[in-house]
Amino acid sequence: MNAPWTAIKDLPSAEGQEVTVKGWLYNMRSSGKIHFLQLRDGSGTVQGVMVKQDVPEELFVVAKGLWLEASVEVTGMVRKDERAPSGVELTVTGLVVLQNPTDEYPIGKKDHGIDFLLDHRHLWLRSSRQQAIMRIRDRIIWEARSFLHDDGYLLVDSPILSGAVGEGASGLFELDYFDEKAYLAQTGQLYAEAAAAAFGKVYCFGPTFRAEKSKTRRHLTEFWMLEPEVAFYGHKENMDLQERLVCHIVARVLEHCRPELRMLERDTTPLENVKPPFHHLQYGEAIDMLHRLGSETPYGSDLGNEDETILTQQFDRPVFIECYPKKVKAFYMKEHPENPDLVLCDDLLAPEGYGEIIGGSQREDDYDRLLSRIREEKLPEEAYDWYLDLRKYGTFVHSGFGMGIERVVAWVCGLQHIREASPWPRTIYRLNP
Ligand code: NSS
Repeated sequence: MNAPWTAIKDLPSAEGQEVTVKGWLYNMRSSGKIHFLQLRDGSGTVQGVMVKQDVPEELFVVAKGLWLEASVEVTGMVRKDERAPSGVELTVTGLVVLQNPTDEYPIGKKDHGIDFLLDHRHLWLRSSRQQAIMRIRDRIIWEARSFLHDDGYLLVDSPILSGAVGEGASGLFELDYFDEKAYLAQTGQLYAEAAAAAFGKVYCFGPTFRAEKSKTRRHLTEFWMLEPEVAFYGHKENMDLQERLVCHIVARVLEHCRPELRMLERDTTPLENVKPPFHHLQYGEAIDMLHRLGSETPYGSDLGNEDETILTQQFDRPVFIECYPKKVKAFYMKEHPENPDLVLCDDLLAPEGYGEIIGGSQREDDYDRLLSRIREEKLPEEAYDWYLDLRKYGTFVHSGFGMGIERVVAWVCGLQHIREASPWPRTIYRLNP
């Protein structure tokens, strides 16, 4: 075969030429005289039309015997077709079967339960819905990184294995590390803080782990977190950065991922609203609002998932909840200058009931206060020696945040559950595939 191997997405520019497509058969229809082969190669889909009288007879028979998801090389002439989504189809002249499955593909047209689909995640990823989600995920990550890169941020990765606790002692995955205990990172923040003292504007981005037994539609045990950390930024500048980042990501998804959003039947009107300025509520205002709306969460407690859902439904765009009580937040947050019971932090809640996508704060930069917080929380002091050093040698006002990628993907794609936002979701009940 001389016809050049061409990605399906590039077929429109190869109109009138003979090409070869390498991919999989994702559907097939036949009349007695024509096979319609639906092909996909990861870059797109195209219909191959095989006419009985135009190809050798054995080829027509071979095509008829193909099971779904057979891997194939199909050669054909690219022809304009107004009805096709990509505007072209392939008039098939050749077919090489790379492998024909021996039986029916497990994922069919009928409705499968979610557990069945998750058990078959390795195959489920081939479906057009999952492809749309993964493409949007890729776009979100790409845009987040390029936004930070273009704004002068340096990527400084943090370790996954660590001897120190991150967000608090609960929800840690502990493992034996030669003769000591190690933990899987819950956050890269403490390391990002050290890097901020070296490079000013930094971020880390990697997998993080929480052994929480939460069975909600928002929790995974392994998720990816993007964590900027900025020297000489206070609480307010920190929130401005979050707003700019989120607006940038959503605008670029709308610009580049229209076909994927259509595939997911995502109503894009709420996404078009994601523009500055976002709403802001102080923690106390949020509690008052919740009480008016029927929640019984007392002043002083953290907000529950239900509370977040209710709050986001009051606003047409993301909303910041600022300055939570110190006792429900992590030890490293900076005390509020006007109220020692509060800290300078923010949670950014995504609209339409999605809730928290970002948690951030200004950091405690005073050595003595930080040490006393570590003691109050009964954290192992030795493990934080190096972290305390940052307050000993040139301490500095600094702030940062963590954005959970799967939370953002679930919101932007309009997913019912976060597990579809990860290619290989990990939850309390799922470690495979
Ligand atoms: O616990 S966070 O609120 N904050 C931190 O870990 C800080 N150390 C980040 C920082 O300041 N550098 O988590 C941050 C975000 C949160 O808003 C969610 O979007 C996401 O991480 N997150 C999760 N996503 C999925 N599953 C779980 N379990 C989860 N926990 C947090």
